Amino acid sequence: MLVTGGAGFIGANFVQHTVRHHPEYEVTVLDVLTYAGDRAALDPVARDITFVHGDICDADLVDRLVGSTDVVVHFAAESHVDNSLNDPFPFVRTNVIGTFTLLEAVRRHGARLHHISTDEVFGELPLDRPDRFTEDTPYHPSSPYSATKAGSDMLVRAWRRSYGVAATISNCANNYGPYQHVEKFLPRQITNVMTGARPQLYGTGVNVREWTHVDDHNAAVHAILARGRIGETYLIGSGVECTNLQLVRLVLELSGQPDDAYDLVPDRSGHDLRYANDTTKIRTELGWRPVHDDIRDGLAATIAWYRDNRDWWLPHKAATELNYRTVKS
Ligand code: NAD
Ligand code: TDX
Repeated sequence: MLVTGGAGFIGANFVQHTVRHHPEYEVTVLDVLTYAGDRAALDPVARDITFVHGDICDADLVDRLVGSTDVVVHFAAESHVDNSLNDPFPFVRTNVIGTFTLLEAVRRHGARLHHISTDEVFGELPLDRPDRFTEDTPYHPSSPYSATKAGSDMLVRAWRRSYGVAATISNCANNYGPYQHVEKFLPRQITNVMTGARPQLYGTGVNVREWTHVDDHNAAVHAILARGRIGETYLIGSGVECTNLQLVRLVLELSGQPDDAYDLVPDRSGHDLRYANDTTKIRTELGWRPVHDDIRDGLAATIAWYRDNRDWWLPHKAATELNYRTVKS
């Protein structure tokens, strides 16, 4: 199995999960180690995998690796919406050209591809209705990030139809758990509190996300690899919806801080109001369901992980906050 982006948040958790629970796979990770990739996230399984430091846009390297692979699981991406608003080009390059490069190698060598995508490709849902995205919802991306992820999904679908590549796609809701970069919402607020700063809430905090534990996401990906129908798309999500304000208050409460110890800051441009996935298809077809459906327990465990793994995130904290200050000012 070739795992692209395996030194990032979800990819590293996926590789650890695969080594522990799926010994049938021999795992090679391909990762270029951007600011978001960290080999230390693979330390617990370093002896069990092969790590290749390289770029998914490097056609020769990708061709060589895919040529000796049965299954490709494609996590590599530029993944942060705020960065995409500031500088979209790396998103077009990695998410679109990188996925194209991988698809061409998969087409040549006949490997099976699972493409990891996001619910953000569908755009936003209203706050005042209980609608959810389904596998048939039309794409309507808002940010450069989600537009490039939508583009990559479209390439996968076209390569399936036109060239018959053996591909599946999953679109998951927001993930949380260990090894998430401190730029993202929950780790940013958790580590702000741990470093004596206040959580930073965009706008008024009314935006809603569906929070899915990374282990549930990765178990769903394995269910798709084992039993998913080639050519199909599966939505993944926990059903746990929270406003950003609710989550910041929960982080503060679980950290022993007053629940109003946060700052409201200028809103993200084009900020999607709500995401929520209808997961009937993956539940009924593949028998997958989330195990981590209590956000309070999941968040408490995640806060404990960041408390116990300060050495992993602290080196990235100051630069991340400096970046936020530079971009927002
Ligand atoms: P991340 O930013 O933490 O990790 C991305 C990884 O990809 C990093 O290790 C980085 O070094 C690597 N990478 C980037 N460009 C590369 C390139 N050109 N060549 C090789 N490697 C490269 O991202 P994440 O949060 O783990 O997301 C992984 C995937 O899951 C992405 O495709 C993302 O769109 C998708 N996704 C994320 C979430 C979420 O909540 N984080 C939700 C749904 C879907
Ligand atoms: O400091 C912050 N304050 C804040 O209010 C940050 C960083 C974010 N937010 C808000 C914006 C969103 O409404 O919190 C919410 C979550 O923000 P992000 O962590 O940036 O996630 P989001 O934009 O929802 O996208 C995430 O989920 C889908 C991932 O980053 C994507 O890679 C994934 O595809």
